[in-house]
Formats: sequence, C-alpha cells, structure tokens
Amino acid sequence: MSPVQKKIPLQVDSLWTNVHLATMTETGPYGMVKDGALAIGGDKIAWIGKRIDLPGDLESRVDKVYDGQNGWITPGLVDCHTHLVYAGSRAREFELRLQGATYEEIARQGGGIRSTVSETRQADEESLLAQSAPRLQALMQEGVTTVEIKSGYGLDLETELRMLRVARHLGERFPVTIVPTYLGAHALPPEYEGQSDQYIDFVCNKVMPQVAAQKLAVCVDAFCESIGFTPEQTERVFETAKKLGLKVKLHAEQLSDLQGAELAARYGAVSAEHLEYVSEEGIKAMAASGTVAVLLPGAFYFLRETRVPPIDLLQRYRVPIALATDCNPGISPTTSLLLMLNMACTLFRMTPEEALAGVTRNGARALGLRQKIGTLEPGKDADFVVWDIADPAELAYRIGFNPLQQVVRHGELLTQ
Ligand code: DI6
Ligand code: FE
Repeated sequence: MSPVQKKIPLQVDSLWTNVHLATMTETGPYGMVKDGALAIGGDKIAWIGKRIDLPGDLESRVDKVYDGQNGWITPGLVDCHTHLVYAGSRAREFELRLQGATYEEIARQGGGIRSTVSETRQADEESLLAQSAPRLQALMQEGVTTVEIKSGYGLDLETELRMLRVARHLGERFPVTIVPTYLGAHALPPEYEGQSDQYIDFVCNKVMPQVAAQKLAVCVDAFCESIGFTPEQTERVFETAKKLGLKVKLHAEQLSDLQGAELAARYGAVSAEHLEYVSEEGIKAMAASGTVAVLLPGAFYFLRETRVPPIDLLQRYRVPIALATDCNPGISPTTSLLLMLNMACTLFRMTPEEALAGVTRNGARALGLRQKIGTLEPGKDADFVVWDIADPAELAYRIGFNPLQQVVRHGELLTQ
C-alpha cells in the first residue's frame, strides 16, 4: 500500500468496513490490506486503507456505512477480450471436432467463423441484442464491470456497424463499461473469396472511416494467422487505425508464429492476444513497447491445445499478463471469467495471484485503461466486488462456484 492517506477527502458518500482488500496494486501479494476500509466519493474511490487509519471522524459522518461481513473486496473484474455479440451457435461444429475434424479444416471448408457470419448477418439489431445480453449478464454475475467486445462476425459494412451498435447498446442497457473493438480483419467473407487484399482495402477505406466517424470503436484488432490475414495485410489495417486515432490490438501466434507480436509491438499495440507460439524475440519486442500479453485459457482448453504460452519468458521480460474469456461461439463458448482463473492456474501454471492480476490490473492495461480501473486506489473509478471468501486465492481455486456478494460500479451498489 502507498503511505497512509491522512488527508480527509472532501466528498465521501459511503464507506465499506469489516472487509479485507485485495487492492491488486503491485505492493506485495494481492496488494493486500487486512481489516481495511474503502470510502467512495461520487463515482470514485475517495480513501482506501486500514480501518484503524481512517481519517478523523470519517466513519461517523458518512451517510451510508456498509458491512462487508469479513469478506474480501477486489477491483471490478475486467474481461479484456470477448466476441460476445453474435447470433446462433456452433454446437454442431463441436460435434464434428469431437469426431476428428480440426478447427482449421472446418474453417477452410467454409464453416467456423463463416457460419457465425452468415447467422449474424441475418439477425437484426434487436435479435442480436437479445442473443448477446444473457452472455454479458452471465459475465456481470461474476463481478465483471468492464468488457471488451469485438466485432468481426459481420464483415460487411452494415453488419459490422450493427454489431458495434449492439455493443454500445449493451453498455447503455446494463451497468457495465463496454470497450468496443472493430475486428474487420477476422476472416475473409465469401464475397471476397480469393481477393483478400481487396477485402483489406474495403476494411481500410470503407468500414474503418465509418467506424471512427460514428465513434463505434475504441480499438482495432486483426487475426494475423495462416487461416486469417498476413502480416502485410495486418500492417495496412494498423496504418489506417493509427491515422484514425484508434488503438490497436492483435490476435497473434495462436496457431503458428508469423511474428505478429513483433508487428503489434512496432505499432505500439496495447495488447497481443493468444500467443501460444510467440518467440523470445516477439516477447522482447512486446516488453519494449509495453504491449500486454492477453492469454485465453478457455480457447486453449476447448481446442485441446498442447502448446502452453511461454509464461516463464513473458515473466522474465516483465510483460504484463492479462487473462480473458475470449467468449465466442467457435473456440471458447464460456461466459465465466472465474473459470478462466482456475484454468490459467491448472493449464498454464500461473499462481492465483497472477491470475487475479490478469483480470484486474493487467486486464485494464490491455484496454489502455490503467489510469481509471484495475486496482483499488484513491481517484480510480469505484468499481469493485465484495466476495464471500476467506482468502483471495479461493477465486481461482474453486470450479463452478460463484462467491460474489455485492458489486459496486461507478460508486453505485448494484442490486443482485
Ligand atoms: N480467434 C478467436 O479467438 C476467435 N477469432 C479468432 O481469430 C474465434 C472465432 C470463432 O471461431 O468464431
Ligand atoms: Fe479471440
């Protein structure tokens, strides 16, 4: 913890006591404060520290004092990589894969992402919203207060803009912060078969300017892969994104090493994602540019991958590691970020503390939001979760169990 904050905050509306705090600042395990207190002023954290250090008469002069019942408070969870807006399901493809077909084979035969594209194109805005909302709500029920949502299942102008509008509406309808990402370079749509360069022209010249003009996305992402787009094509997407003032991220090194991590780093990407096949050179480049590694254990598990992302190397070069659900119908049909914590520990050998940092501090960083969210510190958004647990490691330890007690977002206690 930083030095005791003695100054009495000007505005304090409510106070949480009888709680322990996993502040997730980088000061010791979990940035832990036993017997803590947290004061809210407006939508921000006004004061945080040990209860005995609470300034002056603060406890007696606030309107609302909440009893955390000896539980733990963590920052609101951040799911920094999802594709949760889509129509339909890919359960049939799951069955095919269980009979031996690979993800790449299915994709090459026009299934996979393309089948979700065709269902998403047919869904109107209302239907897309109705199909996507339960996925978002499931994430929120586990304490997620910030969610990135990628487009990329429309691929034509109209459907991509529709997906991004749905993402925006979700953020208006529910008490959650949505960070929308334009992922036009996700797959080649059937109408551009054999013309991937022309499709990238379309992405850069027709769609991205509209996305930027309508402020429908904060970031731009691409799938740089043998079954996706080449590094050169990815570069063109990034050039345009930069000109339009959009942040960049990249699906890199999921199935092979195309040096996407180096490319992402060259463009100052906030994150590079998946990374099972990333090389030491790629990791060095990410470290130099401050690019966050977003690991997706749900996709690793669901595709029964065996190549574990190089956690040791990422740690050696101090690349921050974030974790996310990758919620999507093809390779990670999950809406449980808590399950991802357990999978990161069992499959990737991360510690429960590293896993929790992955969905708080580092998740925030992967969205370029580290100044606002991701840790419990004065001045940051009052987005936090009260858990009925005796030890923060329980969040990663249990499987299929949700100890959530309460969620506060922007200073408001949400009704469960
Ligand atoms: N990687 C992913 O995680 C999703 N897209 C991608 O490039 C999967 C998309 C899908 O199979 O529907
Ligand atoms: Fe993904």
